[in-house]
Amino acid sequence: MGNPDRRLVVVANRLPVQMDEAGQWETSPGGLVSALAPLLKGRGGAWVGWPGSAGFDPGEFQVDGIDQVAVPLSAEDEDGFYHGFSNATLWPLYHDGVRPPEFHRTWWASYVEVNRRFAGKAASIAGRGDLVWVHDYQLQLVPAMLRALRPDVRIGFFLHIPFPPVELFSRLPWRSAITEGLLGADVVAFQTRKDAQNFAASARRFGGATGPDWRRLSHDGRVVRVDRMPIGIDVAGFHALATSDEVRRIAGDLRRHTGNPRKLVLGVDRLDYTKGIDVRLRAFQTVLERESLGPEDVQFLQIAVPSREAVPLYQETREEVERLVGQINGENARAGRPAVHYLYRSVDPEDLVGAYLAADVMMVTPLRDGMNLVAKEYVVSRVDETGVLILSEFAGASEQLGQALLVNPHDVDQMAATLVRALEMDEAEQRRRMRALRRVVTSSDVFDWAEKCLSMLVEE
Ligand code: ADQ
Repeated sequence: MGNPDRRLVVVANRLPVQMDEAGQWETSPGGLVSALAPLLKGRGGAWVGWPGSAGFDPGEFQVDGIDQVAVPLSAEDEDGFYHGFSNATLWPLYHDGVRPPEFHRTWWASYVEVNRRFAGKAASIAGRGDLVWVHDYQLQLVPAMLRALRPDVRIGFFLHIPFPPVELFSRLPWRSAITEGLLGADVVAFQTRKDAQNFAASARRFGGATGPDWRRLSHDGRVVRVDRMPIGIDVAGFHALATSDEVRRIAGDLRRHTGNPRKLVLGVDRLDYTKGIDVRLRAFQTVLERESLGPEDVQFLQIAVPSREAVPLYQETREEVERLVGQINGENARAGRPAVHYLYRSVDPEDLVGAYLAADVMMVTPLRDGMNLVAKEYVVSRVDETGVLILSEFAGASEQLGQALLVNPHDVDQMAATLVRALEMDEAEQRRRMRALRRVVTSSDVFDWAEKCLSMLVEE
């Protein structure tokens, strides 16, 4: 076992804090931040990340007992490293190429330069033998860069999004540099077994890794452990919300305000082309037409949080979603009773869980997703064990949630037929499936996940 006194340094694209209206720092909401905070406080350590606006450098400061170490980005860095290479090259490529990834050498140069800055900052603040945990696709070069600077620290890496199959990854002009970057870690962890195996295949083909076992690759005279570590949610937090009087009232109000339709179907996502919002709306449209259903029978609530609005593809995705909402309502709404309710905004946790409680059917239909926490949040919120989860087989969560109704989001007819099945499912089957789903999701929460990842890193 390693030394328990080792501090933890988290390295992620964003710092876990934001500035409130009064100009004071506050901790950002979110599962990852709340899972890592107790570990950082317990061991001591720091979080290295971008403060979130170009040209801003607050330096080093403390929020809620956690040391924050800013990595500043210029407007050019934000364009090349963040909007460019991270979100217009890697994001679509790693999500099965559902949109064509763009390859630009200037973006790559910016990615290398910014990764070097993150690695340099982590190297300068880590103590001897500390644990450094690097997160996600924006920082895949950091492990090897950090190892070159600080061979004494233990380095872990977790990828929140999918790792693509080798046939797809091989398109990337910088495939060797990326795999070598990741192989600089002692432990490289993924959401699913398939992602881990995909990485191992690419690491062997392009990164010079060897060894018959994908869980233990040899590279540069070291062993690199590769594993699956599916992320969970704050189970107790969602349970507490779902059983609170306020949230129950919000759920009741939501049903009343929609005129108490027989069934309410829900979608909750960041507005992203990978999430399949448009295909699920088409499936709903098909069901309304085929079954001659009106808004008194079934209504759809889509909550979409704005995301990456500066990127043209995201603007197009938003336009397509809003065009479909308009079309479906034009054809199916009655005065004062829409068929689709559409909110383009972030909602409070109470309203979010209120919507989970109000919804008879939850549609989570990404074309590709690393895990998808919304699916898990719905399941944990359904404390009365009713409700139906329709889940894309291309979400990482489907590896664990086999008792959902699994769908292929490229097949609108199949999704429509599955939605009909969900709308008609009797309560006994709902309960049987939901109980099984709840067993899986509650068996390991995001705190267990963080502990497990860390103990893998501590083991020599
Ligand atoms: P995301 O792509 O952001 O995360 P997801 O896992 O669904 O996707 O998490 C989204 C979070 O935002 C959820 O906690 C959800 O409740 C919240 N959210 C969504 N819409 C909202 C709204 N309108 N208002 C308020 N909150 C909203 C990436 C990967 C995922 C992976 C996670 C964690 O793409 O596959 O599961 O990281 O590893």
